[in-house]
Amino acid sequence: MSTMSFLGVIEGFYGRPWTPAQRERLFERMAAWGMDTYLYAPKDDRWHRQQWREPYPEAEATALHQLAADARQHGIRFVYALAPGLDLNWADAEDRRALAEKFVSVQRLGVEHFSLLFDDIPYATDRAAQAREQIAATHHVIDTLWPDGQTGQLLFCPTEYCGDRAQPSVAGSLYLRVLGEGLRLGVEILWTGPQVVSTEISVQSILEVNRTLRRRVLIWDNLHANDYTLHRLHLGPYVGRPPELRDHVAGLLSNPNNPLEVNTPGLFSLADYARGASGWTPQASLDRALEVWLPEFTTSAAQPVTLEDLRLVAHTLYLPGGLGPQAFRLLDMARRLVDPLSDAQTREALVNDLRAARHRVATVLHALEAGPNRELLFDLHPYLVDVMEELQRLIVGATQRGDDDPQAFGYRGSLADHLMTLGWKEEWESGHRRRGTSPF
Ligand code: LOG
Repeated sequence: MSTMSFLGVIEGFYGRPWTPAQRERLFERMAAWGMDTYLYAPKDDRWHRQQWREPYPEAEATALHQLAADARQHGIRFVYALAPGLDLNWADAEDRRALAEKFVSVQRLGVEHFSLLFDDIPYATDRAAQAREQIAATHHVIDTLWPDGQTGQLLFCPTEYCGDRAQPSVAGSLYLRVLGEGLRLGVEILWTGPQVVSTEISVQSILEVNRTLRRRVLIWDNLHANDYTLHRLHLGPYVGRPPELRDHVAGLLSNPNNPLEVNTPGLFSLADYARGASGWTPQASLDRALEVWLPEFTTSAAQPVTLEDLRLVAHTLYLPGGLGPQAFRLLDMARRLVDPLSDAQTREALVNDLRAARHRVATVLHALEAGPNRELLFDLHPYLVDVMEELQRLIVGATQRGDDDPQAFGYRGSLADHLMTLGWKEEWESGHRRRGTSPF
């Protein structure tokens, strides 16, 4: 058994926040999967960040009160985060009062646990001074919320919240050292790993930051986040974190994909990892997650979705680190298809395989269209259409026939579409080839 005190979800992305109904569904699933913490931190809740000084208007306050109660009912620890760092002026007594009052106003709504976030704000030149101000703000909030001694959790997100953002390095950062020395030990410090989106988090990297911060960090995991990219969704398993990591962190919180319904594979797999099931491997964990997910796709349709269909979709929209094994194979086939050296027979076989793959993806989409889970359909629809369209473009290009107008698949709409076709490596190498120079 691991000794982690936190396992759960951060609603911490940029973009449209989840609705109360979505959060309720999330709490049900979290409870079923043994997760215990939900950190409320949607960047684009105006009263969380941009207008942090203002109290919630009545309707929003009621919704927040209801949300905290829902979480409690499901046995989930509800943590409310405020992100005042964009313009908090600690030297200003008005701002100090506004900060305390805002937290107290949320406490009155029945919230018991809190968080202060200082991520994604400008770096002050005096790194130690910035740390000291944030420490003072945090202790002020704690003493205001709990004048008779801290009874709830306080989570803190530093401005240098990952290895890449530490100046000049984790071990050498004055800012982190001052935080480690100054922040009371009961305060949990969030950390995203070596990068903002860490494809791997090694034990050694965590031991280093734990030493500096003088406590076990609480992981804010952006592995499945997709708010920084348009064409990607992350349906892969929890990977790149060795099992031993669990013994060196205070907990693991995932800041997942914006579309709520697609988060079953990632979150289930995280819970699975945390439980420490023996023989845990990412692929086995993904399969278990997909089995749990499959009923959402099952309809009375003549052609039911199989685990293999779903696995292909998950491998296609996998993780920031790359594609899943099956999608990787598809990509290889597509490369061979457009290779002028491939002969007609090879090309025909490849077209058939790509057609079969496209058919699998279409099966998943059509099952959703016919089924009751509209949210899941709406969340997945653009991504499945994207993959199907690109496969179709290749198939039509290779055969110059079929039911579809080949022209339709040559369209490139936005500047982003055009920019995406410019592979840096390929363009660079072919430019050198044209000039007869060496790229190396
Ligand atoms: C933000 C987060 C965002 C994520 C992924 C942290 C601590 N903060 O670069 O709100 O969802 O990256 O884009 C972030 O991760 N900053």
